[in-house]
Amino acid sequence: MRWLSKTTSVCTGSWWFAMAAAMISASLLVFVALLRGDEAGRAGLPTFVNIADEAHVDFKCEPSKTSRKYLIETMVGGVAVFDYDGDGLLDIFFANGAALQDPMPAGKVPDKADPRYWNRLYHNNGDGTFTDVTEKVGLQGKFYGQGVAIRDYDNDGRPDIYVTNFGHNILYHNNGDGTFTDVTEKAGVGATGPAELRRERQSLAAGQHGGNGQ
Ligand SMILES: [Ca+2]
Ligand SMILES: [Ca+2]
Repeated sequence: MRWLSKTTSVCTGSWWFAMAAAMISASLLVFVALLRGDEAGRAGLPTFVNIADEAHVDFKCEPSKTSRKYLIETMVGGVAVFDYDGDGLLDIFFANGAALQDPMPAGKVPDKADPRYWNRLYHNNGDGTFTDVTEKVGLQGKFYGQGVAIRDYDNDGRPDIYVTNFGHNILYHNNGDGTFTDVTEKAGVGATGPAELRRERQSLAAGQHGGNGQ
């Protein structure tokens, strides 16, 4: 009995050992399979390739860095993707910086005259390439660009462009013939800084409360 018991004990221990080994092996196989599956999943993810050169989108954002490291240098530019001419193809608009002096004299505004500081509009040709139509549509811009928003502000069915700048913000009306018109003054949306923003808010508040400012 003692031998039998011992034999049984040995046999039972071997069985458990074999089971444990089998379970560990199975777990390892599952783990490896999961890893392989994960790799396969990763391989199946979409990838992106920089085709800017082939697409002829050669815009380069120009912050005009200075030794003074002005705050606006870190907040330059913006981009919008929209169909400005209604041909069903998305076009690209970039807001750009402007030339800063080092240091900037008081009251001096950034200079956008150099074409490398222009904002840019690229028309989608529909064949994987774009054409720079900035001058043709009159969107070179002014001041130091810091952002862009696209909305049909006048509800004429055509998207318009609002560029926020250090200097003056600019609203461009989409004329529907491939050109834009600066309507900032007419629309009263060229806010430049805290003082003007306060005045605009006060005007708005006055209008909302029946014009008595209360
Ligand atoms: Ca288009
Ligand atoms: Ca419009």
